[in-house]
Amino acid sequence: MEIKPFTGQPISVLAYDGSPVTNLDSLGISKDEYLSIYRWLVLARAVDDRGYILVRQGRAGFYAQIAGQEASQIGSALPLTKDDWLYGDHRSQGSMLVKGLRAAEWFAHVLGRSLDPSQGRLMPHGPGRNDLHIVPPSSTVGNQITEAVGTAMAQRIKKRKEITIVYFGDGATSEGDFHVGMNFAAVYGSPCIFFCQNNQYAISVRLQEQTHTKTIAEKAKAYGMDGFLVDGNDVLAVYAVSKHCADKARSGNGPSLIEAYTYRYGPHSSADDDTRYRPKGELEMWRNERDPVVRFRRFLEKQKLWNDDKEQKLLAEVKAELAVALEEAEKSPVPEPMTVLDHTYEKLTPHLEWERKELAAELGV
Ligand SMILES: Cc1ncc(C[n+]2csc(CCOP(=O)(O)OP(=O)(O)O)c2C)c(N)n1
Repeated sequence: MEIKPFTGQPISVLAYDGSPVTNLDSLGISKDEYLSIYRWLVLARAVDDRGYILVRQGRAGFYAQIAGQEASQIGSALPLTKDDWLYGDHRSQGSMLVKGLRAAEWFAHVLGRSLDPSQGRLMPHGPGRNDLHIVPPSSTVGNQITEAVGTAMAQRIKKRKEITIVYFGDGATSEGDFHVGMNFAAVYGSPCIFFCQNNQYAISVRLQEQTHTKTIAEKAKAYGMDGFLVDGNDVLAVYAVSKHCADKARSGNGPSLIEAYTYRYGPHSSADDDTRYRPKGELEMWRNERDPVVRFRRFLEKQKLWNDDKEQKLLAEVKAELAVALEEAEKSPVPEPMTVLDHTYEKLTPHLEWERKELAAELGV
């Protein structure tokens, strides 16, 4: 499969009914790997459903779902190695799971428990894991882009093989960080993948109100970088394009921008009412005709790799696995309030020392 930048139409491997539109052999994916990809898609959706329910039950305060965007997240994270760097945004939990974040840790993060690798200190949807090089996202839209480029530049200077991937939404392309990051990465040949999940909305702002370019991928031209437009609901296409860009970065051939054209099913977050800004029928069209999980299942069925029995077995397995993960998260205690300032800096600043004393006096410890 030839992967070309700046195509007019999104690059795809599967039609909406799951039939391949390109030669599968060139992807180099084994049958077992296809099954594993499907498991990731199902798991990511189930984790998200469970996480959102925690808010509806009043057990957690905030959730931003990835539903509809699973193929973008799974396909882009699969080519990464354990040592590659992942900078996510508030909607990257699917990619973080593939990178190695455990579902129990994710739930603990949502619930603010001490099993959360960031121990409840960060804004919801901002977990990180040091050993896996998952950097906690900042709440400020776009910040992670310049941070990621800095990491990628450092890896190049140190002559290391690790690459960096940074996730952001279409809305983040209007931030200065995007333009600064793209320019620096290109000029310094940094091993970085800019992965834009274009879900067509930044809260209620539609893409057409966000940019006057036809695609986001074409913005890469202005920085002298390759820009790839891919069908973000086609996990094999996202995988193939991401692998291409990862190999390119790893072999010293610089950064790329990927625009994954997709759609979010849920509201922006649990604090949003999306019925106020979506045109009638749009959500239903994406859900019924382009769903990334159903599309890949149809592919597996056509390849004679899947059937209803296997589907039921997998759903039951995932449900049981997540019940155990949630129990583990809920058993983990809430963090001690006095630890709130730990890890802010290597050594507390005088101002934070003072705040810590105030807190101790307040808590009577
Ligand atoms: C600098 C800044 N402006 C505004 C916000 C509020 N805000 C949080 S998420 C968001 C929309 C982001 O949209 P997009 O980048 O497309 O990502 P999506 O939520 O669609 O995944 C906004 C405006 C913020 N956190 N930071």
